[in-house]
Amino acid sequence: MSQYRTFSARDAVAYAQQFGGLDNPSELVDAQEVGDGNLNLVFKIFDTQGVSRIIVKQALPYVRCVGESWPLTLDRARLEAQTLVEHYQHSPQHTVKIHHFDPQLAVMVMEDLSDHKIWRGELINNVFYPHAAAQLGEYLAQVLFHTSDFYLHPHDKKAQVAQFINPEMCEITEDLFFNDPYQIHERNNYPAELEADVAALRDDTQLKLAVAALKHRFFSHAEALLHGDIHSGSIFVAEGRLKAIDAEFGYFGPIGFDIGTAIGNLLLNYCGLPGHLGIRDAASAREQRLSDIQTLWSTFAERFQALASEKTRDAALAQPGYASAFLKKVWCDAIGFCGTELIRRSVGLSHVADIDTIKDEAMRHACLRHAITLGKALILIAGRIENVDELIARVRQYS
Ligand code: SR1
Ligand code: MG
Repeated sequence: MSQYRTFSARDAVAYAQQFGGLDNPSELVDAQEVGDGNLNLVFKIFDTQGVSRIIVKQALPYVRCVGESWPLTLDRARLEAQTLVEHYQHSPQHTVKIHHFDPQLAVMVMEDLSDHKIWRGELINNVFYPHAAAQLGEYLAQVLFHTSDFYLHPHDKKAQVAQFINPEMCEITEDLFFNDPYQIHERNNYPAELEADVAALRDDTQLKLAVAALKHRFFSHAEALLHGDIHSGSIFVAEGRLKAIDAEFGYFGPIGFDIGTAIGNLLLNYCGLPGHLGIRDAASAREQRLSDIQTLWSTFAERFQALASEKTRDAALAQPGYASAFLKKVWCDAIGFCGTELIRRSVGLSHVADIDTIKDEAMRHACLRHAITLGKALILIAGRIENVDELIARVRQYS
């Protein structure tokens, strides 16, 4: 068994030569560490022509964006690789391909997506990918349906729930989404000018009750194998293509969490657009984001419903009408989780470039305030927003 050691660029090249599955591995000669996320090392491995051919990703034994003072399980690399392998089985078009992984070294070798771009950056620059929202809806429907009780044999489902128990990564989400923004905490990160807005979150009993209910669902509703962190920075896009990456938060949880995170990140972008494009040009880009939300949800719901009609194996869950009743609950959860994503990305440890890179300070603060106000409203009225058109109307109301 290999012992863990942190890879250098040279180690990453040697590893890719051995496990990259290329016909001429000796052509791999160079590596560059390009990780810009919060957690891991990511090496691009280049051939003799300087072309990036494959990715080597290694988990560090601590949270990269914080430092060694916050140790973190290396088992997340196994969970990430196994989640992506499982998702790839159900949605190969929209899941990054894992060629190899080693749980001891906490390392994986995966498909190079250098001809794609991270969706978040494209949304900020207002580069539109007309198929992306539908593709994301399709990915979520396929992977969430095929890992749910609608499809899996009850024994297999329970075995998979055990395989994907992910307590340490879930604890990060539990703290960052549902605790920190609603209390005074050293991890919180927001400008002093927003103190009154943040204090109002801490003082809002109704809001905290609704957040408690969402956290309870996150703890206890093992509905499907979630991606667990499907924000626009975990999604690569290219013309007509979309691929999910970065699934180290994967576990069996409430389906609405993935949907809410995805919608939440489109709304964070919506909130930040005036800071990048100016108020006038932001208006049409904002309409595009709302249209993407509409497409994302309707594609997800229609595909999930169709899969449930064709492929549900459980006799009781196959009862006509049950899948659509279930999707109503997923929708309600999604709105609530979406609200928590808006708030934690504005107030908590981990922000989004959609707002944080706005240069004008007053505008940046206005966009943060918008995200907090919208997030709070969505959490409080989630149960009263019947469908995606009503969500869009509410978003306009809070603009
Ligand atoms: C300590 S990790 C902070 C955030 O980064 C990841 O991408 C997740 O969104 C997590 O909440
Ligand atoms: Mg990530």
